[in-house]
Amino acid sequence: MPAIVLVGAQWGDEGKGKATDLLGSRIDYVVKFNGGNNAGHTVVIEQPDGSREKYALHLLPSGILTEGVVPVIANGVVIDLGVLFEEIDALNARGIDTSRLVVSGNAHVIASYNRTLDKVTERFLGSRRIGTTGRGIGPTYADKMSRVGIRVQDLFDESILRQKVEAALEVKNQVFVKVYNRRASDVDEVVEDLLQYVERLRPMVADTSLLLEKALNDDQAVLCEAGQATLLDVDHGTYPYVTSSNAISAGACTGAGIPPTRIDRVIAVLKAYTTRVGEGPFPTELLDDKGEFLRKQGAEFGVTTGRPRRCGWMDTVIGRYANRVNGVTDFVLTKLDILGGLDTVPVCVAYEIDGVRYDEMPMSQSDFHHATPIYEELPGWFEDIGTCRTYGELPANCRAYVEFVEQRIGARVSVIGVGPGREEVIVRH
Ligand code: 2SA
Ligand code: GDP
Ligand code: MG
Repeated sequence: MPAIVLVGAQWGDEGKGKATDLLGSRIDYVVKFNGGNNAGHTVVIEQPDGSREKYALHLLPSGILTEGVVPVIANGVVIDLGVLFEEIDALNARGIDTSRLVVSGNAHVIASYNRTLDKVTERFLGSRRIGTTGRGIGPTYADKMSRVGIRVQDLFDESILRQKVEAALEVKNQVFVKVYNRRASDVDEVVEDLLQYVERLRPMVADTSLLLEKALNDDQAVLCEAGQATLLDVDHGTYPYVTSSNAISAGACTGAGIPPTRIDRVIAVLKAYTTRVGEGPFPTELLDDKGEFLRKQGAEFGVTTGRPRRCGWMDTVIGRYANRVNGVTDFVLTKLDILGGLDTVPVCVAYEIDGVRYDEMPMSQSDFHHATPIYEELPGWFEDIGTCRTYGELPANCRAYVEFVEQRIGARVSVIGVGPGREEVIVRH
């Protein structure tokens, strides 16, 4: 049975949560393999009485909403334990069973000093800030790479935990006091803060790489769901304006301990236009009323921080890049409904940089910063496509848009989103 990886093709918020949820009934395990509670995934589920329930997930994999699915937080994730249990309690209060959740003993935990460091560093950087979510993600991954991180398994031995917190704070406290003019973090306070969760955490912890290997050997379907997206990947994104983990498909191998040879499918979620939160280059960004139109129609506000998302047209150079670095087998094109009502819909097909045409992402970050999009204008459509359930029902101009995007990104669009609800999709055969 397959191991599937699902990734974001742009700068995040493409609708990965909904796409994961859609696959839910055919999946046995849903694995979060990177990032932490910087992520915000929205799933909208229709109830038998016709009302809609909206869920915003941060640390828990979107598969938690499907009965029978085993949600897994794998080794590549950074966990804020307070947020984890808040999220579990909130779902339980709404009648969602979270008892199947499994957490890797090798995942790192976000300590209070990492959250502080994230916020003060951003403030200190001023105009050079990254625009992080302030959740302590970057500093926790930095600790992991510097080998002073705290892992879930460390929580089960208080003396080891204390030693590790002491080591982590040795340099940081100097920075807090001497650079940021703040008080030093207290080892006892940090240890106590982390230990309060230990008994609730204990029964959830397992060797998740082994668990997933057994699942695959038993013909179970495993879906690895990426947080953030291709252009926020620390290696392949718009560095330094990226998150601190590997959000591309390969991240599932290191972040979940699944070998590359076992990955069968890679699904990329591509929004019919582009959004970005935080700082960094964004060639097709619209700073005019068209951008406002997309933000308003698409309700483009951060699920975690509430920040307004920057909006712009579809960029097929990025789509093609995402296809290449992720090895995409299927694209899901979301939010096509949002583009209705425009006379023409521009699509970026290449960039102009210092008088030179670029059909691929430029290698140099400085070049990308002043790339001007070259657009092709496609005719728009005015029909409401929210009720379409087959490809043939879409207006001809809408289908022409999909086929133009397919041709430019070099891959087939298998699923089209025409609304936020679970059933508001067109599956192409
Ligand atoms: P961080 O906090 O260190 O990961 O921030 C680094 C960059 O990564 C971006 N980032 C995101 N971009 C889009 N969506 C994200 N999740 C939330 C959502 C965002 C929110 O679903 O709406 O609520 O603001 C997400 N998480 C991280 C971030 O903006 C920085 O550019
Ligand atoms: P994620 O981080 O990739 O999971 O995406 P987010 O949940 O942050 O943002 C995507 C938003 O678009 C959510 O509010 C979804 O409910 C919504 N959404 C997903 N697919 C569609 C679609 O096809 N049409 C519309 N109108 N909304 C969608
Ligand atoms: Mg999101």
